[in-house]
Amino acid sequence: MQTFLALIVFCLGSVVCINVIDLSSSNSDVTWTFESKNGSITGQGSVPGGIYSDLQKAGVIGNILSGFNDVASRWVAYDSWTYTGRVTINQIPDTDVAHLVLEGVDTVAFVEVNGSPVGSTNNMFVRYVFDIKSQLKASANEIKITFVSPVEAAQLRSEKHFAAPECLPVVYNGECHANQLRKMQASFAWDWGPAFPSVGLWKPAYIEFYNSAIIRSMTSHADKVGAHWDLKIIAHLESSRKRKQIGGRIGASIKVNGGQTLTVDRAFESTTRDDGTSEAELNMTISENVISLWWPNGFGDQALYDLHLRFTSGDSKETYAIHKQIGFRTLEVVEEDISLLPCNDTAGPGLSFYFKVNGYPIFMKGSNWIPANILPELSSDKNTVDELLLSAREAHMAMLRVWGGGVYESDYFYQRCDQLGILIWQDFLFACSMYPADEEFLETVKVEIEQNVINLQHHPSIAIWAGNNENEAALRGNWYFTNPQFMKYKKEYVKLYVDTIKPIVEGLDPGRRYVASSPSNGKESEEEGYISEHPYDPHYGDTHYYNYLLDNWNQNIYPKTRFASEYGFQSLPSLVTMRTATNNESDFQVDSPYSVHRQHSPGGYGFIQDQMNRYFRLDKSDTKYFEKFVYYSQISQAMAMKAETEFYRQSQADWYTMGALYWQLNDVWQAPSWSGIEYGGKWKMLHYFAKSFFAPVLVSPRLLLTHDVDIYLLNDRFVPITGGIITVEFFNWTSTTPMRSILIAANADPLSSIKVPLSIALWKEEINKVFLRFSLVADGVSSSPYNYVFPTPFKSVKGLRQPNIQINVLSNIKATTDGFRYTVEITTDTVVLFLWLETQEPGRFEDNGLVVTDPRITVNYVSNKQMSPKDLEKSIHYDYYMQE
Ligand code: BMA
Repeated sequence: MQTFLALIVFCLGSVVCINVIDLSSSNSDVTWTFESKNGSITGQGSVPGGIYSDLQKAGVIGNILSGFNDVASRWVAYDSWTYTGRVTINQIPDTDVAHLVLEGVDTVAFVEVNGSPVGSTNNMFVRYVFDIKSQLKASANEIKITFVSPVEAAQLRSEKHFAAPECLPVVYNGECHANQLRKMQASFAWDWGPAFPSVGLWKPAYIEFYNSAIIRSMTSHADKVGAHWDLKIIAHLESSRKRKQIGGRIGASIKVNGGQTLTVDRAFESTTRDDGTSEAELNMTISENVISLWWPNGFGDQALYDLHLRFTSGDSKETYAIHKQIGFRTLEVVEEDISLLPCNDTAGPGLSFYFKVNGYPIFMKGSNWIPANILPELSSDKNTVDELLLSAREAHMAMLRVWGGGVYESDYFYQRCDQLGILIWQDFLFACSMYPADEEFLETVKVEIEQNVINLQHHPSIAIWAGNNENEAALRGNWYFTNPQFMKYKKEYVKLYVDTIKPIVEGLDPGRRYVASSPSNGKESEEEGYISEHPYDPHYGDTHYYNYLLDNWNQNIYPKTRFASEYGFQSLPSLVTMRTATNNESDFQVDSPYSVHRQHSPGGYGFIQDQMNRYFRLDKSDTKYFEKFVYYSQISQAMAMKAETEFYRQSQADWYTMGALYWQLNDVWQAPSWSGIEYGGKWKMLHYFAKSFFAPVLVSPRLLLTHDVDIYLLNDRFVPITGGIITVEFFNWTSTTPMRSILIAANADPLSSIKVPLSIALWKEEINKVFLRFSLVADGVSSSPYNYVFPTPFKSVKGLRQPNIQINVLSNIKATTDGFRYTVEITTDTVVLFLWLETQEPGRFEDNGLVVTDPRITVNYVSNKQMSPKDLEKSIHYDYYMQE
């Protein structure tokens, strides 16, 4: 009876379906085992899965993110591993095609079915389809995948096709030559992550049986023409390699507003390519009246429409159907002569670089996304993805950059981005390296780009494609000592990103901008032959900016840019998160072997320390030195990112800066990094700050070196700010009652940043005695966070005193969709700096790291646990900044 259990009939809608045998380990009819090369280690394998997670489950290695386990378990990556799947099929379906489909093979592997080789793999981003018709038996079947050690495979390839760098910096504790493999580049270590050179089937695997052809995927192109949308749908069909012709009927239906379903259906016939693929196109004209636009987060709703696509084969009469959700929006990357922009006399020469969505220029606020887990098989975990994307949305982010050292994220990830209005800047997966351009490499890259563009293209969230992370800048800047061979590397660069990748992307997705690198000068880089003289030229394209030598809280250090796609500063994760990696008390020191081991950024703790020393005094003999170091590092980072982000938002006014994506949203382990969210999901102070510095309406001051304060009004809405009054209040450090205030009338156009034509002058004598608070009242502006200028470092302010803080949890608990919302009331008799609330109860404070300048404030706490207000109150403890 195994047959019926193992065979799943894969159905979509009420149509005839194809037969599929799911090979995942959750299917009780399939068993997977793994084995080391010499057979000494065996265990139960997982599909989707990977060797590190399987060895953990088998108890062979400990928690990989604990202590020094990254290096302690490195032997795993030096071995070769075989995964064997066993499945009994009593009766093989009588179809022309029997394909073994491996959605993700990590990475270099040989595939055998019942002892016969059926193929090999070398790219974890490619879906492999093997014809196994002649190997399958109507009885027990064995699928064997032998993975070569990725470290060895990379080394071997590099001996033939070396591409710089020689290796990663030693402090990464990593492995060399990741650039030789089409594998997640960060799995050989990064400056924020450990090396886990994984192997395994990290995505689903199955066998499919059919006679004619299936729709493997679809692309869709919605163009706005007058008062309607031209929707072009392309079905990407796949059949056996033997089939020369595919024919039948192809049809699509889409449900639009008002419950109406629009359909199109036609006969078609086409010749296949050598690999058995072909396309069928359908066109629909849809009135704009039945469509709502898709908008990025903060600018409108995210209307999505169900699109069903169906193919019925002319000969076998089999029907295959797929379903996707699409959105209707226009999006262009505008790179035009900046001098042509109205009223512009401050933005210098050059080109703009901004995203115009549905006809509106939108300043992109957001961050950079790294994989949600260092093990690729776990990176698509829905809860983790949800938590991170919802956090991004809550902080008013409208764009995330899926960075080139990670993976093409899961379908779920992009679906959620569509639903949440998070636009995606999608890098192709090449980062911080030169890359080989030999034939084998380019051939597999072609397949990878084609498959992934086809897979992702229909998502309204995808905004732009970028060929790589920082490789243009690296070559021009001689980061990897490539100057002696500059021309060779340039030729290979152009071969890969321009001659190979660009035409595939533009052919499949003509509507979207492809830039060869991030950062780049966009069109200007193209004119300069793709390796421009100054890839960081502020007059063009996007820039990445890091400078750990200067004071990162000082807005005057930051260079103008058209679009800041990366900038960041490190901090340490909280002790709560660190304790999930070690319980050894002696590890909790900045210079402990453990802390040194986890800091991969050369110069890392030194830079953190330098920045905190500029503002705080922290004595090494302090009994709470480490705890304070962690807390101050988070303040330092949050304040640095606030300063830099607001600088970019302000610069919309004079430089046409149109984006601020800080580095980095999330983390893969409990270690110092640039992230705003710790591994495990806990928000650092930075993420709380992002909620304010990305607020749609914000009064944003800039303290100049002269001690004058310029004031900007930021308005990320489609309506102007009218009747606006900015209040500037002067506080001394001893009281929550302002000493005096100034009222300034200020209005702002929609989607703008304006500089208020009045600066505040601070006297030299008062700068250590006062600070300024900014707020806004304007017609129709329901909320705008307070903002502050602290004119002198906290260590030297005069009058800051110990506050009397009372915490009360009020009795008005509200049940919400995400659990229970508690109101935490905080009262104080004086100014409190960076009040950090903690509780061991599950949940999250909606605000934290608070600068308290009112005698009473309230903060919500959201938890899925119902508890008495008193219990929550008792569990809350806090920290704040006090001078030593
Ligand atoms: C940028 C990124 C990453 C890196 C980060 C912090 O260069 O592209 O490669 O992790 O800086 O150093």
